[in-house]
Order: sequence, then structure tokens, then C-alpha cells
Amino acid sequence: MLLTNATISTLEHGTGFGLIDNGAIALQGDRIVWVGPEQAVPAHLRGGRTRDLGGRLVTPALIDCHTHVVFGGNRAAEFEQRLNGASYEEIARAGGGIVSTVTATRDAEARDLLADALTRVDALIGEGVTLIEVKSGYGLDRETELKMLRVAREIAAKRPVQVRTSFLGAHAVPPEYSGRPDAYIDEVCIPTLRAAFAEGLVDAVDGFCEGIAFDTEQIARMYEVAGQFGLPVKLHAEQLSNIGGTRLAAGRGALSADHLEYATDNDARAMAAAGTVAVLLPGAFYTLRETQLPPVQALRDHRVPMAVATDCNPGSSPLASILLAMNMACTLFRLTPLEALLGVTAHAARALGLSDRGRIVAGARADLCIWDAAHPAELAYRIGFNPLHARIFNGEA
Ligand code: DI6
Ligand code: FE
Repeated sequence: MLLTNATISTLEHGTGFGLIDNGAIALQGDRIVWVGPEQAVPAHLRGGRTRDLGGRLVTPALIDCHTHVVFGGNRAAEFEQRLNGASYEEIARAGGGIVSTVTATRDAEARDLLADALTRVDALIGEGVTLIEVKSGYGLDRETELKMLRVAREIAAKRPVQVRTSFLGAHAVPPEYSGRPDAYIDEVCIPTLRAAFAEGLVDAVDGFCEGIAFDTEQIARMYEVAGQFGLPVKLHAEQLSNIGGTRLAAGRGALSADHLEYATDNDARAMAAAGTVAVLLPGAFYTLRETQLPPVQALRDHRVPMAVATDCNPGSSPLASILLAMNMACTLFRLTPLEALLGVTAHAARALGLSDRGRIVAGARADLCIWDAAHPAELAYRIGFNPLHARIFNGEA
């Protein structure tokens, strides 16, 4: 298939938006085989099926590289509590927060979890997303963690989207292990990771390194098992305080460190040295009315790639809009529209360990978005508008 009459934002390395006016893209199977100005299309790529895009903007398809879309229930009551003055941490310490979603997720049938997750996934697909990372972490027991991961895998069978799973057993201490986080790690978390890996359910190992969750030593034990299986690691780090998670993650060559509001210049330096991507989650910053900004300028100065994701979850970021995450990254974190677009394409791919997508270049996967827009800055600029005209997934419209 040959796409013609397109305004293309290739995001090719070192070219900014990499804009091509009157451009064409040739697709064969699930790959891009050629991109450039329309008058330069090689003869052997002409004469097949052609689709005139009427001058519309084409970008790489979008990637949401940090979500918790599989969960039971919702936390509207906690939203009310926070509006009446309780803090996120107070609610967590009082046995609400993540643990209340754990109860609802344990009680839910897999088919109901899937149906619920698909409503959120459909919203993301409707904005041009073709790849979603999904975490476990609302089960905190073997059976429910496995149930969540199977549901996450099932999403890709039910919808035209790819899914990468992250094992997040180290998300919170479940009530039955209250005050005994080490026992939880050894007796539940590690054996469950082994079982999930054996079932082919895990693409990466994540953790929540925080005062209300796990310390660096406990996360390091999870990383050790990840290492035995050759699984890449990630971390929720420095979201509410700085306890050294970013340095631990970077030291293990993590794919990404996520949130990072309380990360420092030295943390950014460590990430740069390790090639760790900074995943910024403005939906959580917004929802929790955080005031501490992630160190965006330090990340830029040290050339740490920045990704942007929804963190879609029932507590700290009930957000199922990647376009709004881009807008928030610009308005709240002062990312440029180019940084926001790279954040949901090339850099998001990298945060998942993937280099075959996120830019429109020959050889990349044929996952594209066609927008009713003239310039890529429009994608992050508007609030509550969805200019998606069509999405191409696997080379198919
Ligand atoms: N940080 C977050 O923002 C989510 N998980 C995490 O470790 C929040 C999860 C929740 O509140 O349900
Ligand atoms: Fe998260």
C-alpha cells in the first residue's frame, strides 16, 4: 500500500518533527519500506494500492508505556475523601488506596476484569494507540496476579492492539502481610513472579519503591530474580519522596524509571549513563495535586530520553487519554510539543525495550496515525479534542 499526499512527521533521529510535506509512505505487510517526498517514490513501489490522505498529518502510532488498565472497581469514594482533606498517603496508610483496589480485583471474575479493561483500552485505541503496557499489582497474591496478567494478554486477542506486561507484585503490602514486607516479597512476590514467568506472562519486572511501599533492598531482591530470567526491569521511583529508587534502577540498567517528581540532578546523570528512559506521568501529578515538578531540565541537560504515559489506574491517575497526558506534560511539566510526541512514540517504545517502532523510517513496523491536523504541535495543544482520522495497525487500516 502506498500512502500519498501526506504531511509526515517522521521523528527521524536528529530531525525534530522530521516534517515532509507532500510525502508518501510505502507499506509492505507489517513494515514501512519507504518514506519520502511523493515525487521521489521509486518506480517499483508505484502502481499498487494507493490511498490519498488529502494532506493530512501522519505520525507514528502512539504507545502508552505505563498503565494499570486491569483492575476491579473504582476509587471515586477516595476521590471524595481527598477533596475533603485526606492525602493519598494517609488513605494508603489507613488501609485504603491501592489495597482497596486489591480487594475489588481479587473479588472480580476474569471476564469482568477484561470487559472493564477493554473500555479503557478502547478509549486509548480511539486516540491512535497501538501498543499498551499493562502492569499487574492489584492482586498481591499468586492467583490474582496471574489472573490480572492473563487478562492483560487477552486484551491483544480481543482488540487490534499489542500488549506488553510488567509484573508489579511489589506494588503494595497486602493486608495479610501488614508490617511484614520482607515476608511478602519472599513468600508471595518471588514465587508468583516465577510462576508468571513460567506461564509466559511477563515481559518486564516493575516495582513501587516508596515509603508506603518497598525499599531499595526489597526491590533489589525482585530484580535479582528478574536477572535470573533475563527479564528487563523498570521502577516507580521518586514519586512521593526520594529514597534512592532511581539510582538502584539505573544501576541495574533499567529500561525506565517512572514518575520521578523527587528525582535529582544526580539521578538524571545515573539514568543517562545507564540509558534508562524517564517516564513522566502528569496524570498522577495532576490528580494528587503534586507541586514538586520532575527535574525536566536536568533530564534534558543529561540527554535522558523522556517518555509520557497515562499511568491509567483507579487511584492516582484515572486517565484514559494519551492526548490529554501529552497536553498535561506540556502545560504542567513544560515539555515542548515535540518532546511530548517523542514521549508517546519513539521514547515510549524505548521504555519498553523496543527499537522497531515509534519513528516513520524504512524497516519500522507499519503502525501509523492519520490525523485531521496540519502540524504535529496540534496534538498536544488541544484539550478534549480527538483529531484522529484513522489508525494503521500491522499495516492494516
Ligand atoms: N504509583 C501510582 O501512581 C500508581 N501505582 C504506583 O505505584 C497508583 C496506584 C493506585 O493508587 O492504585
Ligand atoms: Fe503506575
